[in-house]
Amino acid sequence: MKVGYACLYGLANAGKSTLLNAILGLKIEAVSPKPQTTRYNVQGIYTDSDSQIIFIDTPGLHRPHGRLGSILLQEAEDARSNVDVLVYVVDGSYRRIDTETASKISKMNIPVIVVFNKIDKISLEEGMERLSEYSKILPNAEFIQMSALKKFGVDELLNAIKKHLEEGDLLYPEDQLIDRPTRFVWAEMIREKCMINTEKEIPHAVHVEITHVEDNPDLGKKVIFADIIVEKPSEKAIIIGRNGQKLSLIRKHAEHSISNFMQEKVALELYVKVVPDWRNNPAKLQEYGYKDR
Ligand SMILES: Nc1nc2c(ncn2[C@@H]2O[C@H](COP(=O)(O)OP(=O)(O)OP(=O)(O)O)[C@@H](O)[C@H]2O)c(=O)[nH]1
Ligand SMILES: [Mg+2]
Repeated sequence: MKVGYACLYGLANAGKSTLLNAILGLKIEAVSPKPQTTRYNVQGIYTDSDSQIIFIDTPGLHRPHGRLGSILLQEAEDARSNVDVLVYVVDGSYRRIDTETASKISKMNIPVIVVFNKIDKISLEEGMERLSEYSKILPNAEFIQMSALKKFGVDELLNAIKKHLEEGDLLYPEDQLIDRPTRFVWAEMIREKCMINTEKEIPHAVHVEITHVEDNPDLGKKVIFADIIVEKPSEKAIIIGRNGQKLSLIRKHAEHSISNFMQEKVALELYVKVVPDWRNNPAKLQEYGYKDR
């Protein structure tokens, strides 16, 4: 077996989590059009007949806002070291070349694969031109054209990664997909629906905690209770919406995603709570699982 670690690294919104979901063939990672959707280094485990690759999905590189922002940046930087391959995910449809990240990576002593993502959004000419700019900065890297959304290029990436791995024993059971408890995935799915359905600063003010789970024999399904935490009463009002419509939409979408993931029907009970300025509160950040240093 070829076994090892690959880090998904790159600017916020490049498509790292979409790529990991495509690799695992199952939605476990939160994805949204807003930058800094991913909040934790999450390990997704891919196993096939001749390999096991442990992918570390990182929070996208982004100018940090407040204490939480700095923690996210540090998480991504930590994940970069101690892996066998760095998978640098680039938004190929984005006009500006990310020279800052590319030059930083070029100085690192580690194999680099550049995933040139979102090619479904651009013409061939536009893609080739932009890709050549990146290959000037990273002349030793291997380039793979990708549409993580349309699952194009995934096998090519897996084969490219395998070339850099050494022989070894499995590190995780072959049926394990993620190094986190199931509740983590539930909370991320609820948070993703909050992010997708709100605007401006609100998506980033949301944290979700699963409080408890019970089997409801009358409903014939599991009921998951969760708190949606925001920073201000005005944000609470927006999440709930007029006559509770927004919250009900979030609940429906999240129930759908979690039921798909669990392969059984689940119901959600959501409560919205205000914890003032939690993103700058060291005790709260720790309680919510963010590694503060
Ligand atoms: N058209 C297109 N859109 C994509 C593709 N890959 C990702 N996206 C979209 O890009 C947005 C960002 O995707 P994410 O997977 O959340 O990006 P990320 O790099 O994980 O972002 P952060 O977690 O914020 O760092 C989402 O709206 C995705 O649907 C792709 O190949 N093509
Ligand atoms: Mg992400």
